[in-house]
Amino acid sequence: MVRPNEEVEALLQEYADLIAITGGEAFKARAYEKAARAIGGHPTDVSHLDVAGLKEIPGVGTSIAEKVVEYLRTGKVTVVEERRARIPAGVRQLVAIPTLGPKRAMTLHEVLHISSVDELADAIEAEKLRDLKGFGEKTEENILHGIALLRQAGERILSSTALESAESIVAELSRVTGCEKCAYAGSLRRGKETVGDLDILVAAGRSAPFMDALTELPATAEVIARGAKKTSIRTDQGVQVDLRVVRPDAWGAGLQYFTGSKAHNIRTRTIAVRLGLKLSEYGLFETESGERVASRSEDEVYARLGLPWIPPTLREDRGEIEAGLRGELPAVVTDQDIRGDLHTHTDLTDGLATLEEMVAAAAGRGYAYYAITDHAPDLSMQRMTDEKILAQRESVRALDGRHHRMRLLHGTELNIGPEGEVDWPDEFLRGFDICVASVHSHFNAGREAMTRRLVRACENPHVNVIGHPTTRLIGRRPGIDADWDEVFAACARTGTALEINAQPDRLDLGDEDILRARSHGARFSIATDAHSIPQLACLRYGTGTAQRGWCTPDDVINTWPLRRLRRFLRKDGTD
Ligand code: DGT
Ligand code: CA
Ligand code: CA
Ligand code: ZN
Repeated sequence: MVRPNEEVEALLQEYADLIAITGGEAFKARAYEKAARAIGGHPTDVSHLDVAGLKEIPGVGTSIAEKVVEYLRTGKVTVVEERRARIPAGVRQLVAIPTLGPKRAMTLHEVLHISSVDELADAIEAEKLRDLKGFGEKTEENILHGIALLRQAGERILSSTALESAESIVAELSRVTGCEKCAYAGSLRRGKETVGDLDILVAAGRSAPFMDALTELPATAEVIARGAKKTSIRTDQGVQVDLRVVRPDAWGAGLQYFTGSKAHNIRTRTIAVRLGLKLSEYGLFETESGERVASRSEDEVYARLGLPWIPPTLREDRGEIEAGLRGELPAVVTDQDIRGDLHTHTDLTDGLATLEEMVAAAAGRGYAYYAITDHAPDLSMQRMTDEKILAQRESVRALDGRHHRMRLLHGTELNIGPEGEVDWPDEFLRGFDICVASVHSHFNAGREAMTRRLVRACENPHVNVIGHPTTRLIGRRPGIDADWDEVFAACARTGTALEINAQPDRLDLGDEDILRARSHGARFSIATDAHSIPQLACLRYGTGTAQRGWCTPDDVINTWPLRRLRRFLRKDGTD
């Protein structure tokens, strides 16, 4: 993704929040929010644009464009600084609490003089919010839950954010003279959805030049510890980075050790001991003689332990050691196996790019097929109508096969209603090539009702994929409550796939649910839910998550040739 665009997006979003907190006009806050999203999703670097160029981005007018230019030139925007100065930092922190919102944050500050998350937690404890207008017991509960989520997420960052930092640090260190190899390890290499810190490994004869280089990076805000073997810094984004330098002949052992997980490493070390060996970050040694028997590559280390090379995404001690010893490791799905994206939007609803632009970008990714799945009418703010979706179908048919022979599927993202019903009658649904169906409302229906809803959606002969099944937003919103074993079984029985939504703040289903769903025999669709061209590239987070759920290409419907996929989509049991 384009870095300056994301910075501008964050700035405009902050300004929108500040306007809302200070009780500014709601339409103005919304305008900034909309522009923030548009710039975040703009496919090319906005830092090369002038006011006129910026104004061509939908939702960006003269005044917003001028602020963006001011930011790109000077690193700040006067009016944003002014608003920041008027609002205590603690109140801005309050806005970050899921479910609270700027209006209520300001009320809390004005009426109860609350200006930090801790003070808010204390006030709830003391039942001070009960009698406040617009608050109540239920609100208190929601806020407490939001605080818990925020605290949990506080120490960990999304892997997408971490990956950007890691890739740029790896690129910088690779340029230092004497660098033989450089890579990131730790939870990021294992593809976890959030990471605590970054672990970077370098193979080189001398370590000092790399330790220097890390502490001198422009993004380095603080040096936590500096040593010959390990240096730790914090970036200006608040991310801790641990750098270790190993000798080139110990690269494999170092990479294996620092990739972890701890639980996986305990297992590999135990196997080593049983073989009369000792495993450390320096290599695999014979205990008696101290002679080194393997260390150059991970392959070599695993082989000496009687194991095949194990993909990092599987290294969690969730059965990969046993499977490896038996020679039954799954051949997990990779980005290269994916033949098409099955959940994407255009500007007909809330996407940012036109149908033609999205299709051209998808073809550029080398897909064999591609589905357009704009929102259906029950999500009323999207204003979908029968006429609009049928007109889109015409355009889709006209574009079909025109870009590198890529085939197009015309679909929709339906809304699963309170009783499991969806937007259109059977007759109308029959006209779509693929239907994704998602929960977008009534998140607190209760376990039984929610289970019934999802199972009914699966039983609909036209629903092919359950979109972002749990609806969780990582660090912001918990997933819905349902008897997932029953839902997964229904998916398997009815030939309905479960989505692995690849948006980095969703990753929904997550790894553990995927493992459970797989045990029921359910299939999956790894899809980006892209609302813009850059988001098509989020696919990698979906495949990483699928790997962590032990998915092979056979489990994932969008790795299949179109003919097999179409059979699955017919839902008549002839798969
Ligand atoms: P994180 O940062 O919390 O997302 O998780 P990791 O897995 O990246 O953990 P981290 O950064 O503490 O350590 C990176 C890897 O280094 C870890 O996965 C395994 C290895 N490691 C670190 N400390 C130990 C240890 O005390 N024992 C063993 N066996 N391995 C360790
Ligand atoms: Ca780490
Ligand atoms: Ca670490
Ligand atoms: Zn969607």
